[in-house]
Amino acid sequence: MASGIAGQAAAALESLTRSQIDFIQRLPKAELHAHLNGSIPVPALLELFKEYESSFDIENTNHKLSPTEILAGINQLQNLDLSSLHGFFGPFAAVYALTATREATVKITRAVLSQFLDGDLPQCSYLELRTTPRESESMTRLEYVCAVLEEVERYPKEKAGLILSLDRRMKPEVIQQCVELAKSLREEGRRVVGIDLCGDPLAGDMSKLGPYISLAKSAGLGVTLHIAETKDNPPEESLKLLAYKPDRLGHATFLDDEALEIVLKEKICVELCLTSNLLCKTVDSLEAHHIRFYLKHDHPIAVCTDDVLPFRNSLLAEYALLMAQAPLGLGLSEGEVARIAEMSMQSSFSRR
Ligand code: 6MZ
Repeated sequence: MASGIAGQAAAALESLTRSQIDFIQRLPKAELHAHLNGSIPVPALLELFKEYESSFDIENTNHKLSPTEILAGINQLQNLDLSSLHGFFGPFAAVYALTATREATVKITRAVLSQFLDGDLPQCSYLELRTTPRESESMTRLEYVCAVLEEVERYPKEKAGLILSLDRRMKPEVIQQCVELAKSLREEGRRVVGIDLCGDPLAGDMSKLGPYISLAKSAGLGVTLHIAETKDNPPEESLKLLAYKPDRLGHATFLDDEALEIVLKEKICVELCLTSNLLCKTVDSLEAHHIRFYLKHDHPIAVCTDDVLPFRNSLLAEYALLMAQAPLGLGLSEGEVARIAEMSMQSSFSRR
């Protein structure tokens, strides 16, 4: 498992002066698009791996993958060589094998929250973490979500909130169960602030989500949807998702003109993940990234990390990509970067 920031984001960070780094470190900013199991710091994952390896028992039904298979999966995740985004999701099985118990879930959540929020100069002022309610042999979906929530709630509400993700591969009855879970936890005063739609962008039928999204909205939950993540997502699907009136959108890489007009008119915040798009090859270069379109229209955006485990980035490094000179970065001014950070804070679901 490789640790540390790598690739273009690392080079962009290295190219900045000390005062530019100080500037982005001190900017109040929100991380609004980080998937829990995709954001595990390597040392925390290594610790879980060692425990798994030392207790590995082929007869134990909880041990579905061998340590060798797990290492191979994680290496695959961290050395992305994708011909399509479709191949990104399979290797997550290796991470899930290590995080299938309550104790492991608590450990990774604590490590992820700490990575973003702790220290003298934390990566962000507010973290809206998201995770898919998962069931395993030792945990129900409710138990999983409560384990995550307990850690999130150790931080004040101005610092951390939780979004429950609906995976596009889920059956409708599971989607319903997850939205009801989000709603009832919120009604109990727990820190669930929204729902998300994620997972393999080409899986599932998105035309039947309407009632579940309405249910979430009726409970005051924010709604963010991964949309048009690949060029194979049909334009009709994007229009359908926009008709659900989401509050924010994830990626929005391949929206056509009709969809873009709606996004601009309704001022829907777009969560943009630069390194993720570059590594998943949904965008050819930073020069060609759709962030330019939104900046030109002074449209609300939030720059986010997505999954620091496979993408080997950090929020600081994503902001460095905004500031570094071309071709490493976008060469934005301090004023422009501050405006982006401010938009991220304004787009959080925490104030609902
Ligand atoms: C869509 C993504 C994603 O929920 O188990 N996930 N879904 N697009 C992406 N962009 C590259 N990155 C991560 O976190 C891991 C899960 O988040 C979703 C995938 O379903 C992945 O299995 P949780 O905490």
